[in-house]
Amino acid sequence: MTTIDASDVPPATARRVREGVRPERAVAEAAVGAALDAQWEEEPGLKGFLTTVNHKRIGRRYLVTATVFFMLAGAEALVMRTQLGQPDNGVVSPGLYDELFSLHGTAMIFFFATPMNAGFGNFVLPLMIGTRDMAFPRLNALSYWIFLFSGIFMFTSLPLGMAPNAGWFAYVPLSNEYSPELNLDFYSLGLLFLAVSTTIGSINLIVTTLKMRAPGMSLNRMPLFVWAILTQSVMLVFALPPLDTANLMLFLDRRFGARFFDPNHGGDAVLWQHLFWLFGHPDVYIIVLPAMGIVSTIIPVFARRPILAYPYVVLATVGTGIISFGVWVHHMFAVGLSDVSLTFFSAATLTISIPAGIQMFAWIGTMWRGRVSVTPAMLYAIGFIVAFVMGGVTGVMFAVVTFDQQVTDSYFVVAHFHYVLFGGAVLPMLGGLFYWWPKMTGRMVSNVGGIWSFVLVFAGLNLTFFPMHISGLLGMPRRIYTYSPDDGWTLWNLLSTLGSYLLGAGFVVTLLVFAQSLLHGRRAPDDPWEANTLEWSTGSPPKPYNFPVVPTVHSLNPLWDGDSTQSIIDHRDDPERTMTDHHQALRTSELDGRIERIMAMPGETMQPLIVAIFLTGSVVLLLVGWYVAAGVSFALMAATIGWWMWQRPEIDEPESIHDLPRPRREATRTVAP
Ligand code: HEM
Ligand SMILES: [Cu+2]
Repeated sequence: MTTIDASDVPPATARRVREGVRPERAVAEAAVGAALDAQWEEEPGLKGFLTTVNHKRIGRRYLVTATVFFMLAGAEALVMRTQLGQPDNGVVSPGLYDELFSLHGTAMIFFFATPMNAGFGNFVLPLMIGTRDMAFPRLNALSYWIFLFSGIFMFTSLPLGMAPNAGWFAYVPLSNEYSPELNLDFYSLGLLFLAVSTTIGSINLIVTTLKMRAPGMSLNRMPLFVWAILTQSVMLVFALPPLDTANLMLFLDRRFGARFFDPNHGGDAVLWQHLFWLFGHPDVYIIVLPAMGIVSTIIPVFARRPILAYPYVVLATVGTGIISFGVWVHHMFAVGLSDVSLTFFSAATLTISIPAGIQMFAWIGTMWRGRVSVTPAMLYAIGFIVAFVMGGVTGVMFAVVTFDQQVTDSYFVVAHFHYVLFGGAVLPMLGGLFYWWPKMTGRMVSNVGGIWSFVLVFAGLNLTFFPMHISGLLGMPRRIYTYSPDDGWTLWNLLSTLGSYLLGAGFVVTLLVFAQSLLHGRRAPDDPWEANTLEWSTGSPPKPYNFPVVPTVHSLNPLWDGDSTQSIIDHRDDPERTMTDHHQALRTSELDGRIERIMAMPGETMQPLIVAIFLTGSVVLLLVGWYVAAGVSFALMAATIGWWMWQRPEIDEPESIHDLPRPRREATRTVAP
């Protein structure tokens, strides 16, 4: 083997060598990289900002935007907790309290938790599967802009005094006859608007996962995070139509007297609940599955062991996705449905705890047999396990219909779903941020700062939400804006409120830790954690084209098996691995990741932004009731889409690639001790 002396290579290459990259590989990558830099160079400044289709920039934007929405919804929560800290308090009016909890719930679910996952999906997934971009980069930009504009649309309702005020599940008739102002129009239109983004974003992630994986990455070598995002995206495609239908019907009822939900005219009020929860229950897993995927990524890395029982975790992930569509009625046990229905849904709800249990055992077993190092990411992953078990246990309790009927619509429910959603989504997401931060920004984060962040947030979480179980069992209903000192709930509410301030402090500390890293953080090497998946085999942050030489995958843990570096050196001259002629990416087969052809990828364009602006125009015009103008804006949007479809990426018809031999099927090797 020839050895290359680090002193006769350019400084950037020498730096990578000093950081532990094998010299032959650094030199190979630099040679290919020079040609690719010119091809993939990005427009600087504002124009580049508005026209980019790069999945990493879009992914980071998703994360930043979702974080801002989280802070807004969190501020609403703090106002609510301040109001409830003392009995007979007068910080907010009852009407404003209704708007606060409705917008808080709606925003947390739709504009924070789901898109935050899309952010990780966009940034991490293409890197993890070893491709150069998403399958549809322009669609990706479009889904981001629509997410941003629909979020702004939803949040402006609050300063206008017209925020949704019928709870996040907006039951009719409260959301219909009894709410004549624009509040619920913001809700129905805002969610329909956002659903456009979520739908195209999910389809993009599905196609990317199935068609863009690196050569050799057969389905059984696909990282668990990728499985989780794939499952989540498929679930969204099935779960959104009922929600969209419901919101469209609500809008038609409210504006045009359609009476879908009006029993006096042949409609059905319970229909809303069925449609809403047919979306709403799977949505819990739509949020939590990717979070579990993050945990399944973090735990093996910091326990220094491959995940235990990989095939079972995959089955549990996909199984959860399927079963979750069969349990929605447990949100409606108090509605008065038939006994058969109650029994069936009660049993189904008990069943869904099984796959979650399988994942738990896989994580605990992996840590048990590994050597655990204490990092912020790992602490957040473990914190998730604790909180999710708490939330899961109370969740299974609700599967018992008689218990459910006692505690339904009490604070016990509020406690339960915050353990699931806050514990189950916010903690792993913070873990994911600490884990992928060096890759996203090229800077390391302070370990001590991160540990402080965890301690404060975890303590705050428990102090805020644990007492709610007790106030709930003592009879405190949810969605009340105040209570009397005689009710006996004062102490528990005071504790919850103190906890929410502690949580707030935890988030401020977390922000400071990340800001400190951006300003003064140590430069991150390619692979600071000695991790197992492909995103760590390229620069931090990665170049616009992700991988100078598209990696080849031989196992589930390509970086631990050590041959990924050799494959880069071996393939440095293969055109289908380097693709230096243009913006190009590889298309591979769905099951076993064989190369099919080289695809032309589009470059920067303004079209997605223009489409999003016209769509925003029609939503706003529908809101104010200018239907003709809304139609015109919609037609302009359709015309822009036509222009977009008509333009093909300027490139010659891609040559098809001869079929490569099937990937080797040797067993996954474990890490060297
Ligand atoms: C940041 C810390 C948080 C605090 C202090 C907090 C606090 C609250 C409070 C006080 C309520 C009103 C309860 C009531 O009066 O019935 C509430 C409702 C709710 N929260 Fe949170 N929350 C937090 C985070 C989250 C997160 C991360 C999510 C979801 C991802 C979430 C989802 C919801 C939902 C869905 C509701 C129900 C709204 C409704 O009743 O329509 N919350 N929260
Ligand atoms: Cu449910």
